[in-house]
Amino acid sequence: MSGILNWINRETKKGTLHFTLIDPEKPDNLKQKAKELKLMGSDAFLVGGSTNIRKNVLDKTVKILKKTSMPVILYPGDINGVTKYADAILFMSLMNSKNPYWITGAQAKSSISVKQSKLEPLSMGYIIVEPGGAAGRVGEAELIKRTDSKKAIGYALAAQYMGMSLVYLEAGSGAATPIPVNMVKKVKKAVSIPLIVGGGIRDAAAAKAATKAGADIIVTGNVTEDNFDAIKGIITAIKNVKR
Ligand code: 1GP
Repeated sequence: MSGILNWINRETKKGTLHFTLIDPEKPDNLKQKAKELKLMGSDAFLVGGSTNIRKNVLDKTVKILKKTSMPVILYPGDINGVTKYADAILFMSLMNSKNPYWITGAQAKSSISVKQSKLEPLSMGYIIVEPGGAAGRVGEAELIKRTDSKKAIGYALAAQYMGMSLVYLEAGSGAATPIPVNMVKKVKKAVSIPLIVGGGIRDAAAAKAATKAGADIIVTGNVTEDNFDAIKGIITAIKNVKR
């Protein structure tokens, strides 16, 4: 599949998309789950997240997901999160990291392999908000306070002005509560690039609230492992919100 960014830009004008984050190191019944996720209306797969991904496991996971013919987009936790079998890669900069490695260092180390693999790079500003989870810790983020929408807007708008195509507000995988609705609303109002929201969304109510607040893409991860039955309700809630 080519033109993933065009597809995202086109589809998010019509409504909010649901992306399923798959951790390749948790392959529990993946083939069947992928099929069901497609039937339930999930729009794309994100693959990655952790820093210690094994190449053969990543390749295998992406190949299984590609069988659904849904877009498969890499979500690298570090420079080893690259495989040519995916369609695209979130080529992200952790905007609020204290360590330049996560802002431009890992990117410089991986750009050549991204080019060789012919993946479509989707430039993205990644912004981590409290509690931030493992992404916040590993990425040495200066976490944005849940009440500090102004700081989130600052980073999101900076991402847009630096030419990035997407912006992601991350509360951290498994966060007790997702990104505050008020923050989503304010950031959405400030930027014109698609806004991705994830971390701690595990039920229909949270998905609906983030969608109504203006999220263009909602990411769920843990719920695929912990409460698969909740996903149908989450996707239905997202798709039922009219723009
Ligand atoms: C993590 O935002 C994603 O990067 C998904 O988070 O696992 O909490 O759904 P959850």
